[in-house]
Parts: sequence; C-alpha cells; structure tokens
Amino acid sequence: MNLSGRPLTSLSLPPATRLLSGPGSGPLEFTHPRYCVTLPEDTHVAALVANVTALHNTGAGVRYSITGGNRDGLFTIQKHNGLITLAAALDYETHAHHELVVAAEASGVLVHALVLVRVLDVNDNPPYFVTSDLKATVIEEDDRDLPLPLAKVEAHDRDLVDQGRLHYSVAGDGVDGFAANDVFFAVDATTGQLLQVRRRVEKRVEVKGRNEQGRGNQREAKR
Ligand SMILES: [Ca+2]
Ligand SMILES: [Ca+2]
Repeated sequence: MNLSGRPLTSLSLPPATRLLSGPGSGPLEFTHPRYCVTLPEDTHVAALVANVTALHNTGAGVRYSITGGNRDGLFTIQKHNGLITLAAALDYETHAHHELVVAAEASGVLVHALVLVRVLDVNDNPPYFVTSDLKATVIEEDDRDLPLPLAKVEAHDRDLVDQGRLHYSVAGDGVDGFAANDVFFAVDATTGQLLQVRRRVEKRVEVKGRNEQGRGNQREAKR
C-alpha cells in the first residue's frame, strides 16, 4: 500500500471539487482536499486504505462518513477517526479506479474531500482456452513432412500483467516419460501450435497454457 496523501493541482479538478474544503477555507478543514492511494488488487479485506483528517478551529469533535463513490460498498470509514479500510475485495479487472467522497461534520459544519484509489493489477486469474474440441488426425507410420502441424490452441488471460506472456506446454501419450529429443509431440510455447515431431500414432495429448506464476488450464487434442 502506498498512502501518499498528496494534493493534486487545481488543473485536474472536476466541477464537484467546489464542494471540497482545504486549508484556510473555514472553521472545519480537511488536511488535504484530496488523498491519493495506490493498492494492489489482492490487498486483504480490513486493510488500511487511508486516514483522512479534518480539524475544527474550536477543537470540536469531527464525524466522518463516505457520501459518494463507494461502489459495491468496498470501503468503510470509522466515523470518529477517519480511518478508511477495505470492506470487500478489490478487483482490477472490474474497476481499476475508485473516487470516494468523504464528509466531515463538526458543530453543524459539513465539508468534503476526495479519496482517489488506484488499483494495481495482480496475476489472480488463470488463463483459459478459447479453442475447443480440438481434433487432429495423423497417419500411422507416416513420417513425411515432419514436424507436422496438427492443431493450434489459443488461450487468453484477463490479467493485464499476463498479456502476451502465456506459455504453452504439452503432456500425455508420446510426451510423458520421453526425453526432450525423443518426444512425438511438441507445442510452440509462444504460439500454441501443436506439432507431430516423430512418427507414431497416439490417442491423446494434452496441451496446457500457463502464466508466469504457473497458474494454468489445459486442453486435450484427440486423435
Ligand atoms: Ca493470469
Ligand atoms: Ca488481475
């Protein structure tokens, strides 16, 4: 978690920021008109998101609340101290940014501030195949045109961090238990192209797609 708490320039302010308070604007002021926070999407529930603070010039007690932008109730604020914590799991693939409007009230004065939450992508989704029912036919004892393309598998991954980084591998009869130079089937790790590389008739091979953390899925190509 990176809680910078730094204010932004007025050039980026949306119209709603006219409601925001800041130093010198009245008897009740937030320490910043906006707070910026960056969180990875796997941040655990109940983790601290931000600590917003507003001060009344008489020292009156301040009550805090979230009045806008709390999509799906992901965030909660403690009304007496301004601690904002995570109430449910973030998901970068659903929403990569959140803009919370927080309110502070003291002695009948109400002011607002923004909490901008940027969500960082984490590899939390396995790849999935978009091709299905792969079938390839090979001719027994035919060793012409080897390596022979049999089928091409394609997998996708919802994680931005895995875009273009999927690796394909193949397992099953004709692969398992064979040295790398003796296998009968191979797959291009980058393109998903399944190849027959030696002469043999096999009933089933299995192609796997995985990301950098080894999370994966599998697909069979049957004869
Ligand atoms: Ca992934
Ligand atoms: Ca992700």
